[in-house]
Amino acid sequence: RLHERLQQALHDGQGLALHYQPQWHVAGERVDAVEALLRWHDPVLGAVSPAQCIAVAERTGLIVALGDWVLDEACAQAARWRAQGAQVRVAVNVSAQQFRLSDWPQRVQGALRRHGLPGDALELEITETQAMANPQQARATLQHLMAQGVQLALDDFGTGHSSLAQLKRLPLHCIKIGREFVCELPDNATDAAMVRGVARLARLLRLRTVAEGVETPAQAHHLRRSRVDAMQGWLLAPALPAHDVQRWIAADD
Ligand code: G
Ligand code: G
Ligand code: MN
Ligand code: NA
Repeated sequence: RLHERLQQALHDGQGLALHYQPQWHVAGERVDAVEALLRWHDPVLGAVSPAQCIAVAERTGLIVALGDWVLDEACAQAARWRAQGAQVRVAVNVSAQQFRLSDWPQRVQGALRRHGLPGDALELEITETQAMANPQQARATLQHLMAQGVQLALDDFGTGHSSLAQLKRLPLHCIKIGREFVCELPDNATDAAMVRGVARLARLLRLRTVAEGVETPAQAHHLRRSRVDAMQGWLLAPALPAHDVQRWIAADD
Protein backbone atom coordinates (compact mmCIF):
# COMPACT_ATOMS: atom_id res chain seq x y z
CA ARG A 1 0.00 0.00 0.00
CA LEU A 2 2.48 2.59 1.25
CA HIS A 3 4.96 0.98 -1.09
CA GLU A 4 2.69 1.45 -4.11
CA ARG A 5 1.98 5.05 -3.22
CA LEU A 6 5.69 5.77 -2.86
CA GLN A 7 6.37 4.13 -6.20
CA GLN A 8 3.71 6.37 -7.72
CA ALA A 9 5.19 9.47 -6.08
CA LEU A 10 8.61 8.62 -7.46
CA HIS A 11 7.09 7.98 -10.87
CA ASP A 12 5.23 11.27 -11.24
CA GLY A 13 7.31 13.37 -8.86
CA GLN A 14 4.20 14.47 -6.96
CA GLY A 15 4.05 14.91 -3.21
CA LEU A 16 7.76 14.56 -2.49
CA ALA A 17 9.66 17.58 -1.26
CA LEU A 18 12.78 18.53 0.61
CA HIS A 19 12.86 20.87 3.55
CA TYR A 20 16.10 22.42 4.73
CA GLN A 21 17.27 22.94 8.30
CA PRO A 22 19.87 25.71 8.76
CA GLN A 23 23.18 25.09 10.53
CA TRP A 24 24.64 28.07 12.35
CA HIS A 25 28.40 28.38 12.02
CA VAL A 26 29.51 29.89 15.33
CA ALA A 27 32.79 31.57 14.32
CA GLY A 28 31.41 32.76 10.97
CA GLU A 29 28.24 34.05 12.68
CA ARG A 30 26.17 32.86 9.76
CA VAL A 31 24.31 29.91 8.31
CA ASP A 32 26.83 28.18 6.07
CA ALA A 33 25.00 24.90 5.52
CA VAL A 34 21.53 23.35 5.55
CA GLU A 35 20.46 19.73 6.02
CA ALA A 36 17.97 18.45 3.45
CA LEU A 37 15.16 16.44 5.08
CA LEU A 38 12.53 14.53 3.14
CA ARG A 39 8.85 15.39 3.28
CA TRP A 40 6.15 13.30 1.67
CA HIS A 41 2.55 14.35 1.32
CA ASP A 42 0.54 11.74 -0.50
CA PRO A 43 -2.82 12.77 -2.05
CA VAL A 44 -4.44 9.62 -0.63
CA LEU A 45 -2.53 8.89 2.58
CA GLY A 46 -1.82 12.46 3.63
CA ALA A 47 1.48 13.32 5.29
CA VAL A 48 3.76 10.34 5.87
CA SER A 49 6.61 10.83 8.35
CA PRO A 50 10.10 10.71 6.89
CA ALA A 51 11.03 7.90 9.27
CA GLN A 52 8.17 5.75 7.97
CA CYS A 53 8.80 6.72 4.36
CA ILE A 54 12.51 5.88 4.61
CA ALA A 55 11.74 2.58 6.39
CA VAL A 56 9.34 1.48 3.64
CA ALA A 57 11.76 2.60 0.96
CA GLU A 58 14.59 0.63 2.56
CA ARG A 59 12.47 -2.50 2.92
CA THR A 60 11.32 -2.43 -0.69
CA GLY A 61 14.49 -1.28 -2.39
CA LEU A 62 12.82 1.97 -3.48
CA ILE A 63 15.45 3.75 -1.40
CA VAL A 64 17.82 3.75 -4.35
CA ALA A 65 15.36 5.64 -6.58
CA LEU A 66 14.24 7.82 -3.67
CA GLY A 67 17.86 8.54 -2.73
CA ASP A 68 18.65 9.53 -6.31
CA TRP A 69 15.64 11.85 -6.29
CA VAL A 70 16.76 13.44 -3.00
CA LEU A 71 20.31 13.87 -4.25
CA ASP A 72 19.18 15.43 -7.52
CA GLU A 73 16.64 17.74 -5.88
CA ALA A 74 19.16 18.88 -3.22
CA CYS A 75 21.73 19.64 -5.93
CA ALA A 76 19.13 21.49 -8.02
CA GLN A 77 18.29 23.66 -5.00
CA ALA A 78 21.95 24.25 -4.15
CA ALA A 79 22.47 25.44 -7.73
CA ARG A 80 19.48 27.81 -7.47
CA TRP A 81 20.85 29.33 -4.26
CA ARG A 82 24.29 29.71 -5.82
CA ALA A 83 22.77 31.43 -8.84
CA GLN A 84 21.31 33.94 -6.34
CA GLY A 85 24.72 34.50 -4.77
CA ALA A 86 24.10 32.52 -1.59
CA GLN A 87 27.06 30.31 -0.73
CA VAL A 88 25.45 27.51 1.23
CA ARG A 89 26.39 23.86 1.42
CA VAL A 90 23.55 21.35 1.26
CA ALA A 91 23.84 18.22 3.42
CA VAL A 92 22.07 15.06 2.28
CA ASN A 93 21.39 11.93 4.37
CA VAL A 94 22.62 8.75 2.76
CA SER A 95 20.99 5.40 3.39
CA ALA A 96 23.09 2.24 3.86
CA GLN A 97 21.80 0.72 0.62
CA GLN A 98 22.78 3.79 -1.36
CA PHE A 99 26.19 3.96 0.25
CA ARG A 100 26.83 0.32 -0.65
CA LEU A 101 26.07 0.78 -4.37
CA SER A 102 29.26 0.12 -6.29
CA ASP A 103 28.60 3.20 -8.45
CA TRP A 104 27.59 5.52 -5.60
CA PRO A 105 30.47 7.97 -6.10
CA GLN A 106 29.61 8.13 -9.83
CA ARG A 107 25.97 8.87 -9.01
CA VAL A 108 27.08 11.72 -6.78
CA GLN A 109 29.41 13.04 -9.45
CA GLY A 110 26.59 12.81 -12.00
CA ALA A 111 24.28 14.92 -9.83
CA LEU A 112 26.99 17.55 -9.27
CA ARG A 113 27.69 17.70 -13.02
CA ARG A 114 24.03 17.95 -14.01
CA HIS A 115 23.69 21.02 -11.83
CA GLY A 116 27.11 22.53 -12.46
CA LEU A 117 28.14 22.32 -8.82
CA PRO A 118 31.59 22.01 -7.28
CA GLY A 119 31.96 19.04 -4.93
CA ASP A 120 32.09 21.22 -1.83
CA ALA A 121 28.56 22.51 -2.46
CA LEU A 122 27.42 19.11 -1.22
CA GLU A 123 27.83 17.33 2.10
CA LEU A 124 26.90 13.69 2.60
CA GLU A 125 25.80 12.44 6.02
CA ILE A 126 26.55 8.81 6.66
CA THR A 127 25.97 6.86 9.85
CA GLU A 128 28.51 4.96 11.90
CA THR A 129 26.71 1.70 11.27
CA GLN A 130 27.10 2.24 7.53
CA ALA A 131 30.71 3.25 7.80
CA MET A 132 31.55 0.29 10.01
CA ALA A 133 29.59 -2.43 8.22
CA ASN A 134 32.44 -2.85 5.79
CA PRO A 135 35.22 -0.49 6.86
CA GLN A 136 37.46 -1.20 3.88
CA GLN A 137 34.76 -0.52 1.32
CA ALA A 138 33.49 2.48 3.26
CA ARG A 139 36.96 3.91 3.33
CA ALA A 140 37.41 3.49 -0.44
CA THR A 141 34.00 5.04 -1.14
CA LEU A 142 34.68 7.98 1.15
CA GLN A 143 38.08 8.55 -0.41
CA HIS A 144 36.54 8.58 -3.85
CA LEU A 145 33.96 11.15 -2.73
CA MET A 146 36.55 13.23 -0.91
CA ALA A 147 38.65 13.39 -4.08
CA GLN A 148 35.61 15.03 -5.73
CA GLY A 149 35.65 17.68 -3.01
CA VAL A 150 32.42 16.42 -1.44
CA GLN A 151 32.18 17.15 2.31
CA LEU A 152 31.68 14.07 4.48
CA ALA A 153 29.90 14.04 7.82
CA LEU A 154 29.41 11.23 10.30
CA ASP A 155 25.76 11.49 11.44
CA ASP A 156 24.54 10.72 14.97
CA PHE A 157 28.06 10.23 16.28
CA GLY A 158 28.27 8.07 19.37
CA THR A 159 25.02 6.20 18.83
CA GLY A 160 26.24 3.44 16.49
CA HIS A 161 29.02 0.91 16.58
CA SER A 162 32.34 2.49 15.90
CA SER A 163 35.73 2.39 17.41
CA LEU A 164 38.01 5.36 17.72
CA ALA A 165 40.59 3.42 15.73
CA GLN A 166 38.19 3.22 12.81
CA LEU A 167 37.21 6.85 13.19
CA LYS A 168 40.88 7.73 12.88
CA ARG A 169 41.16 5.88 9.58
CA LEU A 170 37.98 7.12 7.91
CA PRO A 171 38.28 10.10 5.58
CA LEU A 172 35.79 12.59 7.04
CA HIS A 173 35.35 16.34 7.44
CA CYS A 174 32.69 16.55 10.09
CA ILE A 175 31.14 14.85 13.09
CA LYS A 176 27.48 15.46 13.94
CA ILE A 177 26.81 15.21 17.66
CA GLY A 178 23.41 13.59 18.06
CA ARG A 179 20.44 15.10 19.83
CA GLU A 180 20.65 12.55 22.66
CA PHE A 181 23.89 14.16 23.84
CA VAL A 182 22.47 17.67 23.58
CA CYS A 183 18.96 17.42 25.01
CA GLU A 184 19.96 17.27 28.70
CA LEU A 185 22.60 19.96 28.52
CA PRO A 186 23.80 21.77 30.50
CA ASP A 187 22.53 19.99 33.65
CA ASN A 188 23.58 16.46 32.76
CA ALA A 189 27.24 16.38 33.76
CA THR A 190 27.96 13.17 31.85
CA ASP A 191 26.56 14.56 28.60
CA ALA A 192 28.38 17.84 29.18
CA ALA A 193 31.68 15.99 29.59
CA MET A 194 31.00 13.83 26.53
CA VAL A 195 30.23 16.79 24.30
CA ARG A 196 33.36 18.59 25.46
CA GLY A 197 35.38 15.43 24.90
CA VAL A 198 34.01 14.78 21.43
CA ALA A 199 34.58 18.41 20.42
CA ARG A 200 38.16 18.19 21.68
CA LEU A 201 38.78 14.88 19.94
CA ALA A 202 37.34 16.28 16.72
CA ARG A 203 39.70 19.26 16.89
CA LEU A 204 42.66 16.93 17.34
CA LEU A 205 41.52 14.95 14.30
CA ARG A 206 40.91 18.21 12.40
CA LEU A 207 37.20 17.52 12.03
CA ARG A 208 34.38 20.05 12.23
CA THR A 209 31.59 19.43 14.75
CA VAL A 210 27.89 20.15 14.36
CA ALA A 211 25.58 19.72 17.36
CA GLU A 212 22.04 18.63 16.51
CA GLY A 213 18.74 19.19 18.28
CA VAL A 214 19.73 22.49 19.90
CA GLU A 215 16.52 23.82 21.42
CA THR A 216 17.46 26.24 24.22
CA PRO A 217 19.81 29.21 24.70
CA ALA A 218 21.38 27.38 27.66
CA GLN A 219 22.29 24.44 25.42
CA ALA A 220 23.70 26.79 22.80
CA HIS A 221 25.75 28.59 25.46
CA HIS A 222 27.21 25.32 26.70
CA LEU A 223 27.97 24.10 23.18
CA ARG A 224 29.71 27.35 22.35
CA ARG A 225 31.89 26.99 25.45
CA SER A 226 32.64 23.42 24.43
CA ARG A 227 33.88 24.92 21.13
CA VAL A 228 31.46 23.10 18.89
CA ASP A 229 31.78 24.59 15.38
CA ALA A 230 28.15 24.69 14.33
CA MET A 231 24.63 24.18 15.69
CA GLN A 232 21.41 22.91 14.21
CA GLY A 233 18.05 22.78 15.95
CA TRP A 234 14.72 24.38 16.69
CA LEU A 235 16.36 27.22 18.63
CA LEU A 236 17.54 28.57 15.31
CA ALA A 237 14.98 27.04 12.94
CA PRO A 238 13.20 23.81 12.08
CA ALA A 239 13.51 22.31 8.61
CA LEU A 240 11.82 24.77 6.27
CA PRO A 241 10.73 24.91 2.63
CA ALA A 242 13.51 26.25 0.39
CA HIS A 243 11.79 29.60 0.02
CA ASP A 244 11.67 30.17 3.78
CA VAL A 245 15.36 29.33 4.17
CA GLN A 246 16.18 32.25 1.90
CA ARG A 247 16.39 34.78 4.71
CA TRP A 248 18.96 32.68 6.55
CA ILE A 249 21.35 32.37 3.68
CA ALA A 250 21.00 35.67 1.81
CA ALA A 251 24.37 36.94 0.62
CA ASP A 252 25.34 39.73 3.03
CA ASP A 253 28.29 41.19 1.15
O1 G B 1 12.87 15.34 9.50
P1 G B 1 12.82 14.25 10.53
O2 G B 1 13.42 14.65 11.82
O3 G B 1 11.45 13.78 10.84
O4 G B 1 13.65 13.01 9.89
C1 G B 1 13.50 11.73 10.40
C2 G B 1 14.59 10.81 9.99
O5 G B 1 14.58 10.57 8.58
C3 G B 1 15.97 11.34 10.32
O6 G B 1 16.69 10.30 10.96
C4 G B 1 16.60 11.65 9.01
O7 G B 1 17.98 11.38 9.01
C5 G B 1 15.87 10.73 8.06
N1 G B 1 15.80 11.33 6.74
C6 G B 1 15.20 12.47 6.41
N2 G B 1 15.37 12.73 5.10
C7 G B 1 16.11 11.72 4.60
C8 G B 1 16.62 11.40 3.31
O8 G B 1 16.48 12.15 2.34
N3 G B 1 17.32 10.24 3.17
C9 G B 1 17.53 9.40 4.21
N4 G B 1 18.22 8.28 3.99
N5 G B 1 17.08 9.66 5.45
C10 G B 1 16.38 10.81 5.65
O1 G C 1 19.33 13.02 10.12
P1 G C 1 18.69 13.09 11.47
O2 G C 1 18.26 11.78 11.99
O3 G C 1 19.52 13.79 12.48
O4 G C 1 17.40 14.01 11.26
C1 G C 1 17.16 15.13 11.97
C2 G C 1 15.86 14.99 12.69
O5 G C 1 15.84 15.74 13.89
C3 G C 1 14.69 15.43 11.87
O6 G C 1 13.67 14.54 12.06
C4 G C 1 14.31 16.79 12.49
O7 G C 1 12.95 17.10 12.31
C5 G C 1 14.66 16.55 13.93
N1 G C 1 15.03 17.78 14.65
C6 G C 1 15.65 18.83 14.10
N2 G C 1 15.89 19.78 15.03
C7 G C 1 15.40 19.31 16.19
C8 G C 1 15.36 19.84 17.53
O8 G C 1 15.85 20.92 17.83
N3 G C 1 14.78 19.04 18.47
C9 G C 1 14.26 17.83 18.19
N4 G C 1 13.71 17.15 19.19
N5 G C 1 14.28 17.32 16.94
C10 G C 1 14.85 18.04 15.95
MN1 MN D 1 21.20 13.82 9.39
NA1 NA E 1 21.37 13.16 12.97
